[in-house]
Amino acid sequence: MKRQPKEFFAGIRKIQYEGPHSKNPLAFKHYNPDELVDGKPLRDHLRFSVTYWHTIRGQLADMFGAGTAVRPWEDGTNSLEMAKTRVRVAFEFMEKLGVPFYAFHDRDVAPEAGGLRETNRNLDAIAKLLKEEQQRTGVKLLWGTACLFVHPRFVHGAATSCNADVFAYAGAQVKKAIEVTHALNGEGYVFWGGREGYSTLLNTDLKREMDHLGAFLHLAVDHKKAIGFKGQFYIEPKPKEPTKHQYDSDAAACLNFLREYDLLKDFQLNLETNHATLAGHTMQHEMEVAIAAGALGSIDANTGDLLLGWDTDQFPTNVYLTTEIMLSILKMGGFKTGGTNFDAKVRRESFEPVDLFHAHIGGMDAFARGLKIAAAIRKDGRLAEFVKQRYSSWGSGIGAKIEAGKASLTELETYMLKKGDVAPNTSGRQEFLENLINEFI
Ligand code: XLS
Ligand code: NI
Ligand code: NI
Repeated sequence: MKRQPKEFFAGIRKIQYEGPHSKNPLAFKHYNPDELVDGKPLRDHLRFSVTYWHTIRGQLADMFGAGTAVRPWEDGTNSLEMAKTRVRVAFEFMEKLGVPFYAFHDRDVAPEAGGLRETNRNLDAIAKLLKEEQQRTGVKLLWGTACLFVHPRFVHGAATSCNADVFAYAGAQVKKAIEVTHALNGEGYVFWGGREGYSTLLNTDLKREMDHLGAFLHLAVDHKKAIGFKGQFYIEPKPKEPTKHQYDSDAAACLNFLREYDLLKDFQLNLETNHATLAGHTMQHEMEVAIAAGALGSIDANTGDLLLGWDTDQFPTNVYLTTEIMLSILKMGGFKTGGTNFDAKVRRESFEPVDLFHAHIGGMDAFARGLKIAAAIRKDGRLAEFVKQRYSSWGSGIGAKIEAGKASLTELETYMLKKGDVAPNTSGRQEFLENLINEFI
């Protein structure tokens, strides 16, 4: 067996906070984990998480070209030995970066082998190592999930496949993935639709597929209860890619689906910026929709490229974006089981190991700034006061009566006949408010 080096990111020390004037690319300028905002350390506000699939497994291929990633520890195989080495790589990376959490798909961490029994055995072997490394470093599992989209058996979907055996396989796989997540004290478990959608309606019984997806999630909830897993279940909306249409297309569609199948009490949403924009929404829109339903759980932090129409999963560096996100997070009272999971990958052109550090440091600094700016905007109070004033007509009189559900159309008619017409409206002051936000950025 090849002798493994003790250190995989040699020459890179633990990333330190050096403050906004530092010129060191391998230091935080804004993310000081111990700094308090509203009495709570940044570490606990932001709950950063590294994704195993991009950061440890991403080969930086695209649809036109092979992977470019230079990862000196890789031996070119997908063996169990290689998977064990990657666990050490992952935890060295996370320790040096100083993140409290990570997230993985079952097949990111352990290779598929032969039948389900052998594959499960591989997963158990790796889970044992993950547990040891979690204990050694204190890094925790934000959420686990099952990869139900890479293998050709899932070509027509998993829970929504036309083939009942595929549904059965997916159920068995999810059972195991939930158990492993439970064993690793995961704080949550994510269901992302993967291939749960269609490419053409000509061959698709949409109603039947949705019913199957509802049934599948109920089975997962039942199993969760049976084994006593207390972590939070999340659905991650995404409108398309790889399929033309995915059943979990956006926050509103997911909420409707959960309500229709009586699952709303068992799920929250894990929202991803690039998925929001693919759905034709902003991340802020998706977050507000979820918050309104009391169902915002966690976020996949990344960003798209507005000139490219796919899920580019870039690291978030735009402070306007992170400010908007953190305004919503603070408004809902902060994360509980969720966190800021970097479902993001370095560009194909950024192929050296050190680029992984630059990317995460940039994302963490951008979110730290967004948090501090959002907290300052809230403390200032003018924005909230403006919104409050804008709706002041609902606080008394006819407005209060309507909100209390105590008005009839006849009453509204009597009221308006007496008044004659509506008093002139006030300005929405969008530009004024945009300038106000800029005061803080
Ligand atoms: C893909 C999704 C995926 C989920 C986990 O676009 O973002 O990575 O986060 O399955
Ligand atoms: Ni994601
Ligand atoms: Ni994505």
